[in-house]
Amino acid sequence: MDPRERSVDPAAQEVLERSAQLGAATAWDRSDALQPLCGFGELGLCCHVCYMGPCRIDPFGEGATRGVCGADAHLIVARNLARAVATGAAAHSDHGREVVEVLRSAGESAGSGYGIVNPQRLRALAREWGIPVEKRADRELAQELAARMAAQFGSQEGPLFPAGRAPEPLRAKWQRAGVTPRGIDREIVELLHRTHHGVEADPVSLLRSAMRVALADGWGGSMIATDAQDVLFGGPLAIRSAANLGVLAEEQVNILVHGHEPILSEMIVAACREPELLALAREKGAQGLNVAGICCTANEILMRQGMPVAGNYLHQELALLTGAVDLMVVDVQCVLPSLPTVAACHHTRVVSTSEKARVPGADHVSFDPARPREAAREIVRRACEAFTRRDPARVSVPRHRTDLVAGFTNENLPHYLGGRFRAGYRPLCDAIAAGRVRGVAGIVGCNNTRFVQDRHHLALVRALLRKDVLVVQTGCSAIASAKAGLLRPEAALEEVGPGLREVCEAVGIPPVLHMGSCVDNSRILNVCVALVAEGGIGTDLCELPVAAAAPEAMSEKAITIGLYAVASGITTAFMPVPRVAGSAVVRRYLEHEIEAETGGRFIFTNDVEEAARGIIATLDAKRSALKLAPMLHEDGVRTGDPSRSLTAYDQPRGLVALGCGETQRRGQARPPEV
Ligand code: SF4
Ligand code: MSK
Repeated sequence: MDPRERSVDPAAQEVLERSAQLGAATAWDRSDALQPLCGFGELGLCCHVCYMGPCRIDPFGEGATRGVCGADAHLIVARNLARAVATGAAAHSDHGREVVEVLRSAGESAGSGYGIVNPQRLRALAREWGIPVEKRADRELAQELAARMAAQFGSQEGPLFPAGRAPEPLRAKWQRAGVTPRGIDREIVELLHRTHHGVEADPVSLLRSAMRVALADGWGGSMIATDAQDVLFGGPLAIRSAANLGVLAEEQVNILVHGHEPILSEMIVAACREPELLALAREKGAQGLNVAGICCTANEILMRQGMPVAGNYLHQELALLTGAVDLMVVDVQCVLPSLPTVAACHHTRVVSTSEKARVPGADHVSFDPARPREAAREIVRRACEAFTRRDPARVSVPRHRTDLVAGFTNENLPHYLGGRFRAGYRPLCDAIAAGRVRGVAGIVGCNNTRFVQDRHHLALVRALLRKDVLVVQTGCSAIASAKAGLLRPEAALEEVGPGLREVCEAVGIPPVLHMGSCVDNSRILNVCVALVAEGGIGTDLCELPVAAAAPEAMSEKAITIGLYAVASGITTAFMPVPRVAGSAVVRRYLEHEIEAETGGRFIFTNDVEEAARGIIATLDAKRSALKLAPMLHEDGVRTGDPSRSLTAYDQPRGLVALGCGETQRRGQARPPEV
């Protein structure tokens, strides 16, 4: 197979060439070996909910039309989808629970190994949660906030407290549809109960229950995870770094962190800055310790620490095949079970750390959040030992490495948009209202071997930028853009429509804003809430000219995220078509009828151009409903009134005025936390 048919990333292509010489099988090889995939499974028509099955429904109506129990195609498809949503929500929310427990222990004991890096955010959250803050110590507040956050998981009645951030019209819609989220655990358990053999038999009712679970994730588990992480590890600020396999340093001990929870990766970064461990690395013949990330944990330490990103989901095996990684440490989610086998091509050690995620063939260092530094130091020591076994003759690191700016959040974006004295979303709202910026699109999610790696992400981002759409990104999608150079502020000069370019240059932001990891999709919800509050471009999320997409979705978390976006009123393009094609009822509800209940809908497609057209049409329809000014430019040609000026902005500050970089690293000058 031509590597260009597998990835658009030249670094990936280079390593894929080499994988054949090494005799290593990657996800792409295993995917090829599995073709053709099961057609029943693809359509969502295989049910294995009980032991009378598995039952497969004939999509052509010629064979079985019902399972042994009498379930039809619609129920089976809805049930399969609902179970995926429950699993995705459980993953994010369990991540959130872990972080809340760490926040509680940081409050209880100064010796927990974790501290309160961002007391301003702690106090802002405490006030929001109704906790008195005057004359109270940070640790006391952290304990009380953590207790209240933890209670959200088991709350029996609801509504979920953070969901109160949603605008009132949206909450009223949820109330009418009966999907106002209650406690996270309760929602997940109830949905799984409903999918048990012989319980819920109405597919649409089941989908509404899945929506409720998804909302408990987006406005609950994920939002709590992000908030608690920002308290513990610091609110991100715009920061420069680099991405792609070229960040691996041949002369240093290379440690890759992979997975999702920053409670591990932050400690690894901290351990690598300890003089004793740096000395150990030098003693072993290395020039230093180099930590880089894969997948969402990469985004976590990129956003807060500026650590480089080695790659997104499909880069995890490729990084190991370079022979330059001494140790890869993993926690939970998106970790391929194949890693130890691939690592065996070289000297590389794979270390699992979570009691929830043992990986056969990997070493295991139990990461106890009560004693995190010890585990982190042990992992770094093992990496130094592994370095001594590295064979330089077998190392081949692609030279591809791209500069980036990341670190945008709903809290700091007003500062970057409005400047120090006029922080706020007004410049963005005005730019949208005036037809300079068409709208905002959140492009998120994974890689998937069904598509050429990164091709859909990049095609969609570029198509939307050309149409003056400001793009915000998270997860592996953001890493795809980073590798392609789209997170460089200068990209505004090269790849975007004239209206958006004018705004980016005047305000000083890149046209693609990296907003973090998968749980940080909650930041995008918060941006939407802030745009509604700012006023002028819609009174509810569904009225805003915003849309979302997961162009290469892979995980169950992705469908959960898609569903909470749609349930929040945001139309979302989802590629590939999830396993819903076997039911016209399910497709009709999720792609059309749901819009009457929430204001958002899914666009299911495998075609990225169709997705781009759908998003543009959605944004234009919202603009037209709001009677916003026509776009100032169409396809690069000025069509609107040139007298519309940039009066809402500060004096043009230029892209370099972003102020990102070294001065904003922790412990140095920082703009005020909001
Ligand atoms: Fe078959 Fe019904 Fe059992 Fe599913 S629940 S496996 S359709 S009998
Ligand atoms: S890591 S869920 S592959 S985005 Fe969040 Fe990437 Fe998707 Fe995992």
